[in-house]
Order: sequence, then C-alpha cells, then structure tokens
Amino acid sequence: MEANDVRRREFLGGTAALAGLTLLNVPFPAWSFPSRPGEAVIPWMDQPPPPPERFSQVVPKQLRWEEVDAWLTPNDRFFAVGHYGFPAIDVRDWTLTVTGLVRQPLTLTRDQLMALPRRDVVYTMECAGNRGFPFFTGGIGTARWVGTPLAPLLEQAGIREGGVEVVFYGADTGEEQVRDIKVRAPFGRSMSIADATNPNLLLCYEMNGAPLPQTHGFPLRLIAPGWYGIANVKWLARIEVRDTRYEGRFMGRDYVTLREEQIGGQKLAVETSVGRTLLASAPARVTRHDGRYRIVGAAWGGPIARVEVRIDDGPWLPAAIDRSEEAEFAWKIWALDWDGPLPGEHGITSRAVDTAGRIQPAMNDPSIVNKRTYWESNAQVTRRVRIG
Ligand SMILES: Nc1nc2c(c(=O)[nH]1)N[C@H]1C(S)=C(S)[C@@H](COP(=O)(O)O)O[C@H]1N2
Ligand SMILES: [Mo]
Repeated sequence: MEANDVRRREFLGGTAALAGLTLLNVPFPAWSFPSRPGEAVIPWMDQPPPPPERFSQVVPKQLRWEEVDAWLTPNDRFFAVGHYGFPAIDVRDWTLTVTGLVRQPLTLTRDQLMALPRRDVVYTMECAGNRGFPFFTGGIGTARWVGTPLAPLLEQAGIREGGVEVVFYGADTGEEQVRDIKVRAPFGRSMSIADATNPNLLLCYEMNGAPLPQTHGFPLRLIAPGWYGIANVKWLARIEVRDTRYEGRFMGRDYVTLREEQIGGQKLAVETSVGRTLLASAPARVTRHDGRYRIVGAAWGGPIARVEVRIDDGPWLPAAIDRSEEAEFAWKIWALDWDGPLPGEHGITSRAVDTAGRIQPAMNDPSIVNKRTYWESNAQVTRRVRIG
C-alpha cells in the first residue's frame, strides 16, 4: 500500500531519531515505534478492574497497553503466568533429558545447550485466556527469544517407530484431581511429532538480550512461535516421546475451548485443546502532540495483511502498518492519525485482516457467540477514550 510506504518514512523517525541511532551505534532500530517526541498519552477510560486474588497468584503481571512504546516488550513489563508457582531452579542441579521412544536418550546441561547452534526469533506470546475476563487484557508481549533449535536434538535422539507424541514437562508440579483421585503431576504440554519437529521451535535460554528470567522459565523454556502461550513450557526439564496421546490437565481438561455448532437441528459442543494463535488486534494507546491525535495499536496471531480502525460508529479506516520492524511471528504495530476529534467520549475499535482475507471476528460473530469458554477470545476490541 502506497499510504503505508509514505508513512514508513515518518515511522523511521526522521533525521533526529536516525541521528540518535547512529550515536547509540545499534545495528538495528530495535526500539523503533510510531511515537512523536514530547507526545502525551491519554489513558483509556475503560481501565480493567483489579483481578481477584486467586487470579493474581497465577498471573502476577500483565502488560499495560498505554505503556506500549516499543516493538519489543521489556522483560520487566512482560506478563507472567505460573499455574504451579514460579520455581527457582539451581542450574547446577538441572539438566534437560530427552527420553521415551528414542534410540539415543539425551541428557544436556545448560552449557551444552548454549554451545549448540544459536538462533533467535521475535515472537509475540499471548495467553489463550487473554481478553477472556474484563480483568485480563494484558496477557501478551513481544520479545526476542534466543536458543537452539529443537528439531536437530530430536533428530539426534532418533524417534523410534510408534512414537506419535512429544511431551514437554516443566520442573513445576501441582496437585491434580480426576474424579476422586488426587495425584501430583508436572506441568506438561504435548505436540504431534510433525509439530514438535517444526524448525521454528527453540529451546530458549535468553530473552531480549538477558538470561531467561526466573519468572519466564530459567534456565530453559520451549518457544513455539505461532502457538498460544500455554505451549511455551517454562522451566523445561524433560522431553518425552510417547506412543499415545498425552492428556495432562493443560491439554485435555484446562485450556479446552467449547464451541457450540448446529448439528442436524441440535446444538452440540465441540471440545478442542487450545493450540495455534488466532488472528487478533487491539488499540494500544492514543497520543496527543501539538493538538494532533494518533491511535497506535498492535495486530498479531496470523500473517497480517492490513488493519482497520473504526471510531464510534464511523467507517472502517485503513491504519498504516509500521514496516520498520517486522518478523513473521511478531505483532505488527499500526497507527492512525485521528484528525480533529470532537470533544467528549469516543469508542475505538480495531480489526486485523490476514493475507487470506479473513477478518478478525466482531463481538457478535457466531465464532465468538457460540464459544462458551473464555479461551481464544480473539474478537475485536473497543476501547473508550475521552477527548478533552
Ligand atoms: N512450566 C510451565 N510453563 C508454562 C506455564 C506454567 O504454568 N508452567 N504457563 C504457560 C502459560 S498459560 C503461558 S500464557 C505462558 C506465559 O509465559 P510468560 O510467563 O513467560 O509470559 O507460559 C506457559 N508455560
Ligand atoms: Mo496462558
């Protein structure tokens, strides 16, 4: 799009920002963003309510959308989820094992993993529960994750005939109950062999240039670009190849989406395990500079072709996509200059469109209305702002 290309020059920051980059001598503008020096952020009116105590223990930190001022989310602003707490692992006692239906079981220390080929990916991770509750709107962030590809290690271990599933276990454990039986189980998630050997999967030990923080899975986590957060097993301790489907809590009981369908005149629910990301977007912030307003947001969850923004009940307006920083699995930052808004309260809605022409569903779309559980809530988001 031509409009986008014109805007691109502005996004690159003009001469002042470029001079700044030269002075800092960074190889790429890692923190570029469509911001204007001296602009003011106008906080949203519809702030999320404080979450219940039990929820805050599992999700102690969320992204504050107004604070999104860079493509990458700094580690200290990155949301965190721990279903069984946030264990502190002593790396001297820690190894990663690859076991089960493999010809050659492996045991690796962190040093051995770090000596293997190094790859990075910029990936936007979103919790599948994000936007499922009014108090959960910041379960998302983008980081540069560094690690070693998983596929060559699985290749080295050699999956034996009959192996159908790869299970990733964390070092964190919790008490689980099925019917009246209580057991202790590790956090676990699985993938088919085809998904687990995808070349994009990383065994990750570095986040945004720092050693992987404890909260985010030190010393090692799986990074599964294109999947919801739940697939990215933290404090990774064991990888096991099995000859049956794995049905741990986070595959088979929790993180299960219930969607109703009309089947032969009957409403019947389909139960699916949360997996790959769905197309989504959200307005992040409204800024004002010299009396001129700008709406900035993000779009993610699929190959983004364009983003459209609607103010109140007005027409869908094309937003400009920031092309200065892009990666396949990272959110795209978009912006729309909002000229001459009338004083008062306004609703701002965004929708992403992917390269196949699919449109992020509206709140009243059947895919949203017929979904009974809160997982995978990728409907369009409307935020409210008051122009003074
Ligand atoms: N071992 C382990 N890994 C885990 C979890 C967990 O509770 N234990 N939570 C998952 C969920 S639900 C999400 S959304 C992401 C969040 O990653 P973050 O805390 O680094 O943001 O981690 C995933 N990996
Ligand atoms: Mo999650």
